[in-house]
Amino acid sequence: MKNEFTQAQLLDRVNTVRVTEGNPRVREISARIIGDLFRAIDDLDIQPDEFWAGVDWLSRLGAVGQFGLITAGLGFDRLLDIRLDEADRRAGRTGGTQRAIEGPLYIAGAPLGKAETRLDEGNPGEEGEPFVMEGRVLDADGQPVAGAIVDVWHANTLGRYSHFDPDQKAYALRRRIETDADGTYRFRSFLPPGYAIPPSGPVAELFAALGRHGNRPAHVHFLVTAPGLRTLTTQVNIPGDTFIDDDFAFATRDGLVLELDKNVPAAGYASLGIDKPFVRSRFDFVLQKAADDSEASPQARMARAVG
Ligand code: MBD
Ligand code: FE
Repeated sequence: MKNEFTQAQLLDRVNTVRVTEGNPRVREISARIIGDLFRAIDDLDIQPDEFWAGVDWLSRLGAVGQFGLITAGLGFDRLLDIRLDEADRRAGRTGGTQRAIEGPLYIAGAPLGKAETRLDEGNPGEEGEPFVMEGRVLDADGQPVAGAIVDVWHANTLGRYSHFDPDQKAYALRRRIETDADGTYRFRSFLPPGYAIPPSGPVAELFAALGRHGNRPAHVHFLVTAPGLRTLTTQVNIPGDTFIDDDFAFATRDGLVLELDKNVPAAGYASLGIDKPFVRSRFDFVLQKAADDSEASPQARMARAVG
């Protein structure tokens, strides 16, 4: 009877069998997740057809590159931020601009401008409302940070992101801005609309089955980095969006909703091609001091995690 197992015996075998040490942390995490899934199958009496339909769904999710979408939609991205916020609070690390999720649509290597740039350059046909965002990068003492890099990206007027959308040019609506000696940055773009998940595909299927919508309110993403300072991944929301408190990715932060100045006179903004009253928002990014080199890493989430 040595190869006849109960469920519990099988789980124990799966989680303990090995011919080398392997990686203890991977073994620990794997054992926990496999155990939780074995229990879910038993508790919920998950049938073979249900299990294999789930495997097919996961295969298709990976094949169409939607894993990053589902982690956001099921709350994991926000969960990791909540946990970092809690750890900071426990460590007494308060202050600085709130973090927000990176999302799955960042691309490294956007064109770099000094002090100011246009995100919308080379995007003919873009007819959104002209918008300038400007401010400074500051350290925790309120001192301006020269040479910080403000990496910014947002969706086009159809709610799509370049690189993932074959109809846009490389790095459309993606730019990096190096702050001036006084820590300032500014950029011109247009007010982006919200985002909606692709209407067909595994994420849309699951959301339909869950009775959920897949909309994000209008937002702009940032990755702000400077030597010695803690890398800030954040996002700001455009006020007034229907979904601002109902983001499918649960990522709105109350402290990160922009205030918009409407009908700002064009004077002083000619270098950004502004010649009539426009919408402006002032926003400073405040970065904490990095506790170690890892916290000051300029890399985005995946590059950091897997090199
Ligand atoms: C987005 O634009 C986004 O920011 C996230 C988190 C998920 C899907 C699309
Ligand atoms: Fe986004």
